[in-house]
Amino acid sequence: MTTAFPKNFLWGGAVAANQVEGAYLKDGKGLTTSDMQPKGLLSLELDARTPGDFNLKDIAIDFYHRYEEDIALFAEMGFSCLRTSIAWARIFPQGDEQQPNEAGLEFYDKVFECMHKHGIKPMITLSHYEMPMGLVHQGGWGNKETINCFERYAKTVFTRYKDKVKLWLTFNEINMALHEPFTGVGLKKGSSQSEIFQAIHHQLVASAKAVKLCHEIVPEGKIGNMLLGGLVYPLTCKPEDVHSAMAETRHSLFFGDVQARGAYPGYMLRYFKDNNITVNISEQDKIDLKHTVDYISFSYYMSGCVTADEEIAKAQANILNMVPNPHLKSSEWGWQIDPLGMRILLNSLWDRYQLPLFIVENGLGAIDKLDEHGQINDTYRINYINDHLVQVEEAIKDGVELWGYTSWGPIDLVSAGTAQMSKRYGFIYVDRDDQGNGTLERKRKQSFYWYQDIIKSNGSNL
Ligand code: BGP
Repeated sequence: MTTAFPKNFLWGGAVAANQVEGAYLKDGKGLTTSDMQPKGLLSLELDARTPGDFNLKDIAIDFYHRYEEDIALFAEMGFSCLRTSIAWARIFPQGDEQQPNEAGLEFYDKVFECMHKHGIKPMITLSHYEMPMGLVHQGGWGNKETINCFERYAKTVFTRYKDKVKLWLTFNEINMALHEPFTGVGLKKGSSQSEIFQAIHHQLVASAKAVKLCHEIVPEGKIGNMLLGGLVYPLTCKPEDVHSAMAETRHSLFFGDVQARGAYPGYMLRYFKDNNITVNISEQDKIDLKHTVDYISFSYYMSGCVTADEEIAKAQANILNMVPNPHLKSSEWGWQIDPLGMRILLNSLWDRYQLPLFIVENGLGAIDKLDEHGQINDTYRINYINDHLVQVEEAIKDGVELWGYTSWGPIDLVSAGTAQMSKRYGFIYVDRDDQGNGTLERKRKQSFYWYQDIIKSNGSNL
């Protein structure tokens, strides 16, 4: 049995505080953007939640009270790494306080200790699709003062957890802010391009400042960025389509370029100029941006095509500006399944940055049905992940330096996009439906045993 996966390769899963924890007002936590999105992150409105609205995330899968059981199950699968996030509003409920909320800090102390007990390394995202509403009401990331609040938060958690957490990430899918400004940077629907890019700029500065702080406070730690790795192909070989695909890739990767290279790339400055976008970038900001990340992490679920033909784009493009690829099949949610794309993306990110990579999200959202014995035979999920991991191994053979793989949602959780339970990713089933009915009982799916075997064999049983 041979494997190209390195001996110390980190295997595991990834979740996010707002999609698993629940306890949305417990122990002093403040409200966040996620709490205000009962229909998921596509409900791009400020204060989209009106009193009485049901939000599945209020309880989610109750990880807040069941983390011990869940982490024990992850350990049983053999995880060496678990990615989750800290809910900023548990630590600073409104976002702008001078002193942190001790009860919030204690909760994560217990979670990280539990991971250590099981030999699981925590990988922690500072901000995964949620910010305190207290800050949103002051302009979200559009307000430069938010950078100071984030710095205080980052300093607090680095100092508190420096002995327990060595792997950090700044903002989840930072490049989604272009498509979903409310979720990403706390801006109202209808904000101008200048407002959106100014807010993104503030977030990029905050990300760089967090990198600097992490290097000072956790010197043996590593901090990375996190990009949505939506891979795009030109719809045809027409040079115009190829150019559009390049432009779309740059639009999405300029975030990574700033975070990994420490300055805005020329093509972005031109884009601002050509589109009358004004972004205030101070001399001090330019200095701060020079604190670059140690590694690049990304999510990968699908690929898509880009066309220069405005008619086709108008009729068919999804939220990521991608039109369907006629050569690929789709998931039940229209996400186009492309395992080879994983190899292409890994290689292109490696070529571009020459920094270690980490796949921090990948997986299949599907509707799972219990059979007559109450079991879930999710061969479709096994096939999806197996096919992707085969390509991951190919990329490692190509010479890509890859630190690890954490599949998305190793336990069923609330979908970010739809805020429903029925789009499931887990190796572990959770008994809860979209209306909130169910016992919350956990149950191992067929994929649980499959993933356990893959981890145990360090990928040689793929
Ligand atoms: C990514 C997010 C995750 C997660 C995943 C699946 O964009 O970082 O939070 O939810 O996508 O998306 P969904 O839950 O919409 O299926």
